[in-house]
Amino acid sequence: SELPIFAEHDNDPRALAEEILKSLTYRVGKDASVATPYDWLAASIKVVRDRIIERWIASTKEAYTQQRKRVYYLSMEFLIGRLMRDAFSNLGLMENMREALKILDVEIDVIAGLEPDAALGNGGLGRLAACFMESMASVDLPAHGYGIRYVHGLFRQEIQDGWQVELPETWLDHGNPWEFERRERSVEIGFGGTVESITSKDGRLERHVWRPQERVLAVAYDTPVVGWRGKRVNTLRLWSAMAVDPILLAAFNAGDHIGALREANQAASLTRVLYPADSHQAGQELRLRQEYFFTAASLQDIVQRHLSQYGDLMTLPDKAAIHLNDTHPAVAIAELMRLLMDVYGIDFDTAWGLTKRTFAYTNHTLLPEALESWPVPVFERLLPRHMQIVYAINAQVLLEARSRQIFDDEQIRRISLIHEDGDRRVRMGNLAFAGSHSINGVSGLHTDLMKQTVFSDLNRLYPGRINNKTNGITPRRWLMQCNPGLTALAREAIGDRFLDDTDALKELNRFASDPAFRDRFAAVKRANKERLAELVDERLSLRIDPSALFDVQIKRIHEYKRQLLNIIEAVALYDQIRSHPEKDWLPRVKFLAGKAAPSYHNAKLIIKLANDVARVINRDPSVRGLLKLVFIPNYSVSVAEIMVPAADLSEQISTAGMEASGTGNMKFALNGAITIGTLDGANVEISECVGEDNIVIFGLKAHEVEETRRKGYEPRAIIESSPELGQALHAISSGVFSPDDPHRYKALVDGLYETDWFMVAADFDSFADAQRRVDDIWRNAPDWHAKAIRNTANVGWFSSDRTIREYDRDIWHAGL
Ligand code: DL6
Repeated sequence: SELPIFAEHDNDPRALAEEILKSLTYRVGKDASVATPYDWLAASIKVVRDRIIERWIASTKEAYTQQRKRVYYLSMEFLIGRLMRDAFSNLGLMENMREALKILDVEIDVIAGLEPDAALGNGGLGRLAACFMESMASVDLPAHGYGIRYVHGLFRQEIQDGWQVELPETWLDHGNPWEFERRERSVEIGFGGTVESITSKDGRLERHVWRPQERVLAVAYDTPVVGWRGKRVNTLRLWSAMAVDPILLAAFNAGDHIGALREANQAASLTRVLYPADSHQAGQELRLRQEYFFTAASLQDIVQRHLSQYGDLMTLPDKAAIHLNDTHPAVAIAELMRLLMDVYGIDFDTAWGLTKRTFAYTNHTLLPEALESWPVPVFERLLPRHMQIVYAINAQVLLEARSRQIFDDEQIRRISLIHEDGDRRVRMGNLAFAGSHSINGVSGLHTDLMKQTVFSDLNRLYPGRINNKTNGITPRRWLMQCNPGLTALAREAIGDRFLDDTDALKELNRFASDPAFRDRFAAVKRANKERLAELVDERLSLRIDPSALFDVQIKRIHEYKRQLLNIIEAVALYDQIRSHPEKDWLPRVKFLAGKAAPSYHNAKLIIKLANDVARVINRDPSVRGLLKLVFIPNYSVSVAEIMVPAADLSEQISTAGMEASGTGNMKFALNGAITIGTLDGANVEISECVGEDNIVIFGLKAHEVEETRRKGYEPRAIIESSPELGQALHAISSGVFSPDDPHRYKALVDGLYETDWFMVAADFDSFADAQRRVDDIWRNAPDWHAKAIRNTANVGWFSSDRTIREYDRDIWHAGL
């Protein structure tokens, strides 16, 4: 099914080998005898890139000549990972390139492993944006992603003495063969300054002119995004900041060599680093500058493209759908209003109508600490004209709210775009809501909770705007590329239809009861587990047994995701194994991986705890190898691509009501892992799809968490009534795992006794029981594999192609 793409290119391995050699000589400037693996990587990418560029130009032309509506996806984060395998495989060139490189004595897997991860995101939100980019190209939707070209993506995590240490990540060290710098698309972005009101001779206000005090250049870097089978190639345009004057020559000539570069350095620092916090607001001014910088650059680009094609902004909503990936780009609403009114002379009401019809917004979290708001003085100083516009929008919104006569004063206060209690702040969520025609959540449960909580008043004011779009993942990266063994097995069993339509995986259901197929499915899993075991041996010098149950929890470290619950259960199990050696324990390896926000004390302590517990358990001979705990450092997209296919058990154990959706849960299920999870986020829908016999659900449900809190939650009483939990906590807090610092975890454990906001104690017994149910299923290997197969078979719905089609059908209307 690997399709030849372009008639004019010879994709025969011999011809490709010749092309690679030419590319090495003329584009990398190296002779084969001295070429490094990085040179071969660059040479190979450039050969395939040529084929992409042709498609790219064709796709751009098609959108133009057919006057197609374009989707503009604005996101602070694109957690792309590596692109080579994605591009080669989507173009159907993987096997031929492998052969071609073999002719040249180069191993494709070796050079593929050298490509740095583009880690321009923190976690779920950024990875979703990357999956969406690939899916939009795959389903043939003309789309542009807009974001920031961070020089340093998410930090590199080292574990030193069990603690997380953050080091700068340098993905651009060897250049980036995928990107094209577009100096000609540079635009100026202003900050600060004053607003002048221009009046006519008769004293009428004509318009406002913003005179920024500072200006920086936004330079575009374009990366082509290839869809499945190379159908369409879209653009990811990332902006980099540069000073308008690269050097202040007068200062330099006067001997102030450092001062001469101050502006250049200041400008460049704007896009130097990705903020590493994904679950609380990074309140610094630089963050607001980043947000405005990339949205303003993107809007200038969008407006210019529209005007050059259609000549009139009145048709903007018919030809452009601008999507806000969370509130980070929400200032775009004020910026579009500014452009429409101040630059193009459109009146407020018309501009507001156009703006609302153009924008849509996705909410990704209900955590109050993650909801963005900016102090009015900061916002006003940095963006004085936008502040005026926000006030004007607010006046309009509050007028509408009052005229409905259904809101009391408190509700009106909650609807306001300005938070007035204490320090005054601009609420970005309310701005995004008011300025969008569609506001969506990312799973059924999350969308319901959005309606009941953060946006309940705005939902009453503007009913019908909130809708659900359950997240998805691209099956190309998260099945075909990361799990070639399972892909080949499925193709053999059910044919190739699922490659284009993951719903066809359903046909695998009938193989769940076929012993021969189950064995082959198990063999694929075993090979994937061996690969992971090798990685663990390489990185940690730790031997693990691939026949053990691989129990995996990989995601950002956060208290609501409850890695702590998992570690405490491991401690309790350790205790049980030692106290009851006569029982029939099954070998299990618990894997954890993930990064903690550098300023998040408890999350970093949880990493240290995982490593402390691992050190003790893994060395204890009385455990007899029945339990191992492994913390894999520097979790990334590439590490996930190895861990996901190797998992038997997928840990999705957040406090119900707190994980908006999750997407790791979908990746694991697709690769044949059984989920142990709470009814949170998309776990609810996964459970519906795979059936309750094929998933292990435990714990409080979202409404029970709420009720328990309302009635007054008493974790101490729960802990005292659960001997297993009590003993595990006692071991942790008394220093069994931290003899060098026996009080290290005292405060953490005290927190569980006293507050336990994330209800670890409330769910512990239910979780431990669920784990023993998992053991029972694992004991019956054929049954386990049947359930695993049913997971793969029934989660095709979670393809991000489906999600994108729903966005288009209900929100963007770009004509799929
Ligand atoms: O929607 C993508 C992803 C969800 O799957 C996760 O459940 C959710 O936690 C994550 N949210 C963020 C933080 N959001 N903000 N701001 O990454 O989004």
